[in-house]
Amino acid sequence: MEGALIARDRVGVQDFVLLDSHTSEAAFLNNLRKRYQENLIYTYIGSLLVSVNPYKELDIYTVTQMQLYRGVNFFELPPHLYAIADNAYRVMCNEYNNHFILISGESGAGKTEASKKILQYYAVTCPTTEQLQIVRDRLLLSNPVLEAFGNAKTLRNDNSSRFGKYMDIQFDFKGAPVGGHILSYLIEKSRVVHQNHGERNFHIFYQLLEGADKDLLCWLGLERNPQKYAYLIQGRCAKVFSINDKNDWKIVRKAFSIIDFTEKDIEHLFGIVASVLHLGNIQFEEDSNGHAIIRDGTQIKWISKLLGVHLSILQEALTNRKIEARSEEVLSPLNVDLAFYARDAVAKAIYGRTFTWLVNKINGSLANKVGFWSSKTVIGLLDIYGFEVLDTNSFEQFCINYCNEKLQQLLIEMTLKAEQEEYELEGIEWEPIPYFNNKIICDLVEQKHKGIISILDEECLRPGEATDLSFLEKLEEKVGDHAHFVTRKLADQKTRKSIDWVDFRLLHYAGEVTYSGIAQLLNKAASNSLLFLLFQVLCNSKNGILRDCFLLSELDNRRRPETVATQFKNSLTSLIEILVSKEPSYVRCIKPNENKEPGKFDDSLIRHQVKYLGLMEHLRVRRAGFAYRRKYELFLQRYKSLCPATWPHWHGPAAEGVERLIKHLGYKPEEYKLGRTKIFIRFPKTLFATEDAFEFRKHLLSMFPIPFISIK
Ligand code: AD9
Ligand code: MG
Repeated sequence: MEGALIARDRVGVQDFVLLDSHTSEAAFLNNLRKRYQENLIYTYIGSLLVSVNPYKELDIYTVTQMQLYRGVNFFELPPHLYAIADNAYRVMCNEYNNHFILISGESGAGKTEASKKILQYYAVTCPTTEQLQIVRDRLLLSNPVLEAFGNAKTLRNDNSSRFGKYMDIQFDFKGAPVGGHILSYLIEKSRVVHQNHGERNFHIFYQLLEGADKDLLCWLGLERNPQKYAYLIQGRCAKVFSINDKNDWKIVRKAFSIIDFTEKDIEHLFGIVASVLHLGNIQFEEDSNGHAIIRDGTQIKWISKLLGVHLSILQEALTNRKIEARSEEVLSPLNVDLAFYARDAVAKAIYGRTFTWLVNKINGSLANKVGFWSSKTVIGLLDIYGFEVLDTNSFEQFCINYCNEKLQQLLIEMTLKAEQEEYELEGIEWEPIPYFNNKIICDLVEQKHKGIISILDEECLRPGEATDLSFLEKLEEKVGDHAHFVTRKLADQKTRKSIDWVDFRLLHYAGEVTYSGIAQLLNKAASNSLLFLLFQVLCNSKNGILRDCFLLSELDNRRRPETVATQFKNSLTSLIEILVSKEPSYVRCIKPNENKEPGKFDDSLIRHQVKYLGLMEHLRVRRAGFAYRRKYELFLQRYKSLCPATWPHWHGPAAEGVERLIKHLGYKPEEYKLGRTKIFIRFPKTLFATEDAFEFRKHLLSMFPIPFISIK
């Protein structure tokens, strides 16, 4: 007993619900720290898993560990991602319902690693057949491909996801993975043409230069040295200690062949990647009329060859725009600034659309080929870019942080709010627990007519006229009084930090962020006319991928397209719809320090995350609440064989049947409560004992089909 106490003192408790002291933040942090120092990076709050990034390899992800967690009741083993994964899987198999695992936390907290580990767990532990091996391999290998094209080194994370990803793993009725489907969200295209100091472009550029053989580089017209490419040198860190581009290149190449890319696809894909690098090296200078001309024809020759476009037409499109004059279309030469702008805009468009093509291609190869009817249920894994605050935050950070607000809102709705409302509805005595509901911030961003995105859309209807300043003035007029919105006028009073006139600041649930340059970036209507000729060139390209990505019909369409912000808002709304129809599991990832250092537990950084992730509120609700609840009918249906009064049939109301059943099983009054339509069970162990008895009885019945054996 004493030994156990000492051990517990050293390693803390594995479920915060078991903390002796009152639910204070200090006790919470203390427990997290103790465990982290013992390399115990996982801790539960009930069924929610808290994970602290170890920043070092731990030997807890072996196949032996996976086998250990397979089919074992949730709380019987130390907390682990595998327990979360296994629990979702088992409930899915038993109840034939769909699940999702939401992995959240800020940039660098460990979301992507967690999602990969869960996928590996399913790949190793789920039943499979020879035919299904290929699905398994493709599911696993879709990751390195998407990471190569969608991840990059940032200051916060050497492998930061610059796109959002939701992946459904589809299972058949035997619980074997038979297919998958990926939805991707807004890739950070601006990175293609600009990187902050200490950051890189997307991994694939460096992998290609470092890993490709001489012949391929020669065919693409590339040199091995990344310093030669304007789009790769701005961050001044092409080489990163923790990244092995050469090795990663080999994995990506192998993945391509497993995912069913043809040699033509690969040729076209790398033709595009190389063309983006060549585009970045195009320089413009002014002719005597002040018009842009291309300084050196080498790069466009390569682009013309690789993309299969006509050289002189490409040259014309890079230095002119099409305008309508007296109902006639004429070419108008660009000045140097506009030519650079158009060059970068087209590089971003090509890369962004190629990424979408890549996701579609992978989806084609993951599609369930075993037959539509054999796919029964899914487990969705959500790994989205984490909340981030940079020195300069623009449209992309605005979207990333808005997305994190939405997910936080979902979590609140599905846990804190739903849980407490349910107790009230079911007539269970309950002392309400206060929590911060970030709906107010989501509304500020997304409300129709009054939200920031609506105001931004209005500004985009005024091509050429809208500026950051006019956008800000409108914001002040419409949302100036909002408690989570700060402009310069208010900045000093509210936060004592001043901001520039064209900036605005949002007080997000996870911290303050100042945004700038958003309206200008979105002045899309103006840039559309700028890019018309270039898009026309790409529509007629001989490169099959580009032809799929740029459609002539798009150019004919004079209808004003939705703005990127509205598209993003709509895609998030559909994501939330997908999620709420499924049973949730949550993993909350915490970043222990800003230096990516193993073993370093930065108290104030972690305290901040514990606070904004709402972990304390979660714990309070959990401690006071019930771990498990089920409708009387369902509970009775499953366990009726454990009581002679309810087996084989119970003819009265289900609630009374459940009462008889739990009396027979010896439930103590403090272990449960009976609501209007459901039974609530306080501790998981109570339910597990019942479940074990059920399994045992099922086993017995299969061997001796006798009327009843009482098991308590
Ligand atoms: V971002 O929002 O995409 O910028 P993530 O996805 O939260 O971020 P990621 O999973 O990429 O972070 O983790 C960052 C780094 O931490 C990884 O590259 C690993 O070096 C390290 N990490 C994270 N989790 C683990 C782990 N369970 N074991 C060992 C880990 N290292
Ligand atoms: Mg990530």
